[in-house]
Amino acid sequence: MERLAQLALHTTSAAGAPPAPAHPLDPLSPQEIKNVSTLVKKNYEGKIINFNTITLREPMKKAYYEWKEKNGPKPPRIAYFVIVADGDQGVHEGVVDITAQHIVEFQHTTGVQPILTPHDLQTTEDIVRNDPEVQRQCEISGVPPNSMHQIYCDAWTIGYDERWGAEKRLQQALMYWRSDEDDSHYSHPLDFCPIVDMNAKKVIYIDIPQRRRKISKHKHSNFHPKHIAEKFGTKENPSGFRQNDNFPINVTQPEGVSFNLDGHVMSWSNFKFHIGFNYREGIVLSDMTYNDHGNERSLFHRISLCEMVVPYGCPDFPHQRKHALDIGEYGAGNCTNPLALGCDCKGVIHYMDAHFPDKNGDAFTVRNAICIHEEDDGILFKHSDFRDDFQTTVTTRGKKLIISQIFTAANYEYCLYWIFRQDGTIKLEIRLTGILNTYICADDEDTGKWGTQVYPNVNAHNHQHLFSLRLHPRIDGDNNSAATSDAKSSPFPTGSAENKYGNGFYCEKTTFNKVKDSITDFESKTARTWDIFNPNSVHKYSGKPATYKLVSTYCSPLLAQEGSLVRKRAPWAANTTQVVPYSDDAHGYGRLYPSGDHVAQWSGDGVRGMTSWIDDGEANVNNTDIVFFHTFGITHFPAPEDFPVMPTEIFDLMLRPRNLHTENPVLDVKPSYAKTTSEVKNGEAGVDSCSLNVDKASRLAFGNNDCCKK
Ligand code: ABN
Ligand code: CU
Repeated sequence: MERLAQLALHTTSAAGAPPAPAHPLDPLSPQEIKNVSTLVKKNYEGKIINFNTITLREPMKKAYYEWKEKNGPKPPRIAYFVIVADGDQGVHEGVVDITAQHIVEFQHTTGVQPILTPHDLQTTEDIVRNDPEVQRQCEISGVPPNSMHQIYCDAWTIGYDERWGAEKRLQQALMYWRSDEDDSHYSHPLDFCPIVDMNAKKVIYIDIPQRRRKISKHKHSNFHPKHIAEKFGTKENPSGFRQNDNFPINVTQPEGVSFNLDGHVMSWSNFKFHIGFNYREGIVLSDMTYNDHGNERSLFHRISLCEMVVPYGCPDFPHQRKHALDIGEYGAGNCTNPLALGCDCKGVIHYMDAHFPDKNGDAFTVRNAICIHEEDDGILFKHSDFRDDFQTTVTTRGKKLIISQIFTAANYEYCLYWIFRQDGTIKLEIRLTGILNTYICADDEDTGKWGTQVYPNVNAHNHQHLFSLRLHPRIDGDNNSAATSDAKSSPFPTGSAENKYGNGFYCEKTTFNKVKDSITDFESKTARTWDIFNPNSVHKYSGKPATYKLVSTYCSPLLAQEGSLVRKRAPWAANTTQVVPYSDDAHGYGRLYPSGDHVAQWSGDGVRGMTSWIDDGEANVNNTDIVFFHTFGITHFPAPEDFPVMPTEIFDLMLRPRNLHTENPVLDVKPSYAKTTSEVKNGEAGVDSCSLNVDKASRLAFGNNDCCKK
């Protein structure tokens, strides 16, 4: 499809266009979604169409900053849509100019399959339950007669299976049995795997293992309160919940929040950025700036999680197909949860809703999809003078701003927290919870080294959770560079003239000139970090360029071998970083998705996404407009503690400013407590916002508070 640069010239809306949101990066409103589907329906009159995706096509970077910074025209509202038409292979996709009220381009793309929607997942369960051969296999597995309503499946895209390729729209149904409606079915996996053609709405094949295994007769293991009571309840304590840590911890913010929202534009501390959300990446943070004492400095054009993959490590057929690319195949937006006040996050919360099309093109809303709140962040900085027993002191507490969402990828929950600190640090914390993907294991079966029996007859296979973080930097301008930064000992031996005492060490910075230089891996021996910097913006003291340093240590390497299906489908996951030139060109769409635009049922052959962007590796990435991709995540060897639901496993990364600010950027944050040496001597008050007459919420755990009254 051709990019239409001239669209940036439109400013006024045609009759019938819904009101455009204030900001060009705002997600489509419900009215806009409905408006697009109406236009699309007219275009496809005579066909039975099912809406799969209607989303904002963000304005190109150039057009955006022409508007934002150069008084240029406001970019028109453009939507991208994907539909599946009954009887047609592949997808129909296109672009609608909402402002001008017409379809700009559309095409029938074959050989690809669309992202799965939550509706698709539910349909599959019905198809599987009603299939006579599945019913027969359930019987062979020992499922009681007439209990197909107790059969559940987690519908996964097939990944890719050579037997069918990408022509049919396929799902693999991972099968389970619930002995009653409130069971956790992951305790009762079945051993076979139906393949469902979603367009034909039928089971077309069933993968049946040679060794058959009867369903587990063990009672399911569950985690809902009623099951906790069954498991641990006693006469004295029928609930079964532990009694000794039940007192609430509440957060009080008596004067409300310190952030300010103008529509989707967040201002907090010195940060300013736009909060977007789409079906695929979920939260997208754009046009991020930091107010450096009146100077609004640009930091990043766009930050998002653009892809992920969960490769499983059991080599037996058909488990090689288990490698969900959850963002490209299902969508962190599509699978996002509505969040509950005081529960998913505590304190004073602002929520944003998310809007999607249903299969008929009507808009539906996930309420409270994005949570925005602040938390106390402990000590921001402190120093005390030992000379007067630490009475001369400054103690400044910090706050953090957290933008979060939680999405459910069938069995797993991914809790995503984008965290901002007042000193300019940006953190991404991921909490992984939910339920292990499980497979049946017979009484006499050894899981071998590929999995762990986490419960009787329940095998949880080894797997990884790997994400691709997409950073489009704009540090002090469009031309940026990137480098590895390695802690190195002096190369000269002890006793040499250059390193007489042997203690010398330094930071070795290796700037990427070409794309091929940027394909790097984590190196724990050198405490490797990565610098993203503007070589043209040099610090007046250090002489070093204005930098954001990526500090990321959860960098498990992809364990699947070269040539494996998952490595081909997630080429980006094989390394920790890739840097490519930004491109707004035709088909580029800003180089957003490193496993390609349509991920489901891609074989990994041919050049798409990251493979095409890397190309021959010769393109320049030094002092130009670059996009930085970072693979991070964990390797998960399941254990019984992860079952029946996982206590959150936390991993994170951070981006910190280096050589960007003249000095400590939070000196202007008011301390909680401060006294100079002369104030101590003269018995003067200094600054005090934490003593008990000010902070009524803090108090001693035991005894009275008299000792602390000042
Ligand atoms: N993890 C695979 C998956 C994700 C979302 C929905 C279904 C299946
Ligand atoms: Cu896991």
